[in-house]
Amino acid sequence: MTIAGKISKAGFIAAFSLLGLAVSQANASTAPAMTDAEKEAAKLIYFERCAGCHGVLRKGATGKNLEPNWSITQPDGSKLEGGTLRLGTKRLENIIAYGTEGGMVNYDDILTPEEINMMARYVQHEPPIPPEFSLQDMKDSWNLIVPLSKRVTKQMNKINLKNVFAVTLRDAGKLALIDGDTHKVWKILESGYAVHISRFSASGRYVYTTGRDGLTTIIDLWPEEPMTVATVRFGSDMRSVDVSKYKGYEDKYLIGGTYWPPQYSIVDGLTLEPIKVVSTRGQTVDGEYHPEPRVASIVANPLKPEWVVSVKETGQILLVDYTDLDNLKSTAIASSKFLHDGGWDASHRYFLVAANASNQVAAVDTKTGKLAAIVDTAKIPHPGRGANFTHPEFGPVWSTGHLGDDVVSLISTPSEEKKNAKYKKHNWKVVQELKMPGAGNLFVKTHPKSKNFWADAPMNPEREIAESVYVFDLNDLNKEPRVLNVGKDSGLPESKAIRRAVQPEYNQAGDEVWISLWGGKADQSAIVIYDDKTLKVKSVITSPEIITPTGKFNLYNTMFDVY
Ligand code: DHE
Repeated sequence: MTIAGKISKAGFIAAFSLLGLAVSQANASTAPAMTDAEKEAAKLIYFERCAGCHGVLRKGATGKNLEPNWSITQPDGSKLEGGTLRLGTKRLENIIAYGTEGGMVNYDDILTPEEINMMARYVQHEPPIPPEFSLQDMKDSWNLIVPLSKRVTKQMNKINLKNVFAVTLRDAGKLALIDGDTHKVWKILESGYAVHISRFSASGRYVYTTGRDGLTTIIDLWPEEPMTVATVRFGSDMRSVDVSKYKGYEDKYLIGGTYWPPQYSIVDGLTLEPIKVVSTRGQTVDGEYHPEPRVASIVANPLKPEWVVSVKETGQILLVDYTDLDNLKSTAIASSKFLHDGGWDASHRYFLVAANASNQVAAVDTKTGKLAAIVDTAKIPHPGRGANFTHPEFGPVWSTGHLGDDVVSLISTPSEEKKNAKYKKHNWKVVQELKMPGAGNLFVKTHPKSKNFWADAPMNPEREIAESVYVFDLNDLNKEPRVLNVGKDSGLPESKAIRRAVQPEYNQAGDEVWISLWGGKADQSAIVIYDDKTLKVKSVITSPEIITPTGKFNLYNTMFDVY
């Protein structure tokens, strides 16, 4: 058990509140000394481990504000002040080492005590501002490895591509392509640092990966062995990418959204040649200027020539029309701040996205191009793409788990089908909360052919909880979920660090569920595959090259948004 696992709930809450509230008793006014070498080392750790949640400029989003000093004017005119300088090195060390119940993970099993002390001092200094990244910078980074004229003209292998899984090997900076039919690793390819997501071309031939360092690759699945055919850098910190999917525009363009610089860029969908960069800097929905509005989720609308782009800090959801890039049209839908991840409802008309630090889910009606609803939820919703099913009492629902609460929320979604008219009064309400054993959920999943609903809890500090997944019965949602201990089921020996069971993903047929057992970089990790009906282990994919597997993307389910 980690130290974090032994700390009481009250202890976590106390630690968590320290970051958000004004702390009066601390009064350090200058940051503790650091050598230049320490600053450089800390800058790298901050980028790799902290910037995603707290922001490059440390203004906070999913994580708290980490500026040395901050002050906000409250609605009644009074000022609230805080900052890392007030917290001081000792408290910051505790928070970094042991985590908080609000979703900050413990780093005592990832960083050494010396590194934790260095980071505690580092965040008391003013944040360095990284350089911008222009269209010319993108062009300079572009590497067309195999031009279109040199690519094969038919599929040269016998793999059932629709059931291939693209698996992120996070800390190895690699992507594994696994044959979903045989459960055999087909090919492991170099990628950007800690690939975040993989998406597929509208044709199903190409895989796009995006590294946190902004390096995006296009992998061709048609040659005898898959190969990277082009790469381009979108910026220095990145999370999302998608192709154009509308009829006549299939795979013509690829859009990528960066955390730094805060912008989205459009490149050629087959060669990745850079075309256009658009900044997302601007006003939040509250009317304040934000210097770092990062691009969170992006999805392609299959029914219109547009992408739905969620801008985290401003709370603006952009509908970017790609029919005329020279005269680019974009509709900004004001929703709720701190947008993060999301997915389509069952009808594929509404896109629902978590405004995670606002404890809300925003829904866009892509048919009318307007905001459909903002739904209050439990703390820190984190849906991944969410999961859709027909609730026995409330009809069609879309669901999200929560990083900061021990429930899964089921939100009623509209349906044009006559038989669902009776559920209209429930639309855009949380109609039920399924009880989880603790907070720390990241992903939920079901499949149209399944009667099971899967939820993980990898960010829970308790080993037993984080190493397990929870399977609810869609026929009786009031029943306790069945608990599958993925750590034990993997057959691997226990390791010092928690191996987080993360991201259930169905195969194409909807009869298997794949779970990553995400261990430490030096530990043996695995992907455990369960039979969806019997909940028995079907196979375990493990070998020294399966290092830190996290996200898994089944080609068919990702292409057609089946979830
Ligand atoms: Fe993710 C999706 C951002 C940490 C695994 N993650 C997303 C999306 C965003 C995002 C914006 C939506 C992309 C889209 O649909 O276009 N993630 C962030 C962060 O900012 C954060 C909190 C911190 C960071 O530094 O990156 C973060 N994410 C993680 C992890 O630590 C996870 C668990 C493991 C990993 O590989 O890094 C992780 N995120 C994922 C996965 C998805 C994802 C697997 C896609 C889910 C899907 O089903 O589509």
